[in-house]
Amino acid sequence: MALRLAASTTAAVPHDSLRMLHDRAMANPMAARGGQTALARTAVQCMFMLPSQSDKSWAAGARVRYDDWPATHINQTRFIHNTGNFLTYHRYLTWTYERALREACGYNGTQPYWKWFKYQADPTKNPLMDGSDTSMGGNGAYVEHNGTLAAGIVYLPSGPGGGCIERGPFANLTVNLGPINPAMRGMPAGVPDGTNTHNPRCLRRDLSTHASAPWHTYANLLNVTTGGPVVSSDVSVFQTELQGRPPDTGFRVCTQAATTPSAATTRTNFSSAVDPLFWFHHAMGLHPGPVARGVMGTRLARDASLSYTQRSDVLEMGATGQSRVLEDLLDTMGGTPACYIYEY
Ligand SMILES: [Cu+2]
Repeated sequence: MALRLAASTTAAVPHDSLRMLHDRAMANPMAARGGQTALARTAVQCMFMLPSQSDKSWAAGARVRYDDWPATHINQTRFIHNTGNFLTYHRYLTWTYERALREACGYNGTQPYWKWFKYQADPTKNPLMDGSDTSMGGNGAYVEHNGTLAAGIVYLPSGPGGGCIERGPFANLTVNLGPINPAMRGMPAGVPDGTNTHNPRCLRRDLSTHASAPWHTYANLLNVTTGGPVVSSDVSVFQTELQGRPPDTGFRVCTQAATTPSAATTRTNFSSAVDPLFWFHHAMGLHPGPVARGVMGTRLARDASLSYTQRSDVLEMGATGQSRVLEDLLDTMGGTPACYIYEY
């Protein structure tokens, strides 16, 4: 597996050292707590100024500390999407990112989440991404394109953006990694699969309603949490519903991150994390995670060999944090990192 990081040994983390996180609550979205998002934005900008810590043997293009997260996500993409470890991996990766905001950049809050159930009709009005000084930057400049074939099968028409971010704190931000297999028609091919080739360019976005309006609904939230005995009791069905049942239903947590409201830079799972909105989105997307206490799925997406995810599998985290055994992270309400209570 050439893409895989070098195997790492995982030392046990003392249980008690993690307890401090138990009552850490993900903050309300920007609309309710603008101050917290503004502080988070300042910390993110700090992450773009510190040097990368990733090993250049697999993350040659990583330049700044922020890049270490998309670099790891790119390197691991084939092992963490449509797989049995999907929820646990993304939950832990989001936590390591939040921890870096706090420990390296002086942030004293938690990763705010993007509440999907507001502004679905017009994401450009969401204070989180409306281009105001306290937002995470606005939409991209309008660039006419032919839309996106998300996940290779879900067609999303062109939205009102598509180009470089025009307004707000991240206007003209340079990102260094990706795109890989960009689904947005007309986008250059980008860099080879799974590689972290240096490819500096502006951060592009296309905030549109084509996926948010039909999919970001309370009906879908209920479907994956309390809806129907099958969905809420079977981890396999739950995961499938959460990640989206192509072509038209479900939350589409990760492909949605890569396709729907943002990340026109990528329009692909691989490098969706180059956009800082990725973390706000995942903080929301992992909300129903505690429903899933089991592990079911394969180690690779649509793996014909049916090599199944094991609880003893190691989650490879690169320079973002300590690699951990999956089983040690499963208790989302107990003594593991990423134990959150959501405030509404
Ligand atoms: Cu992902």
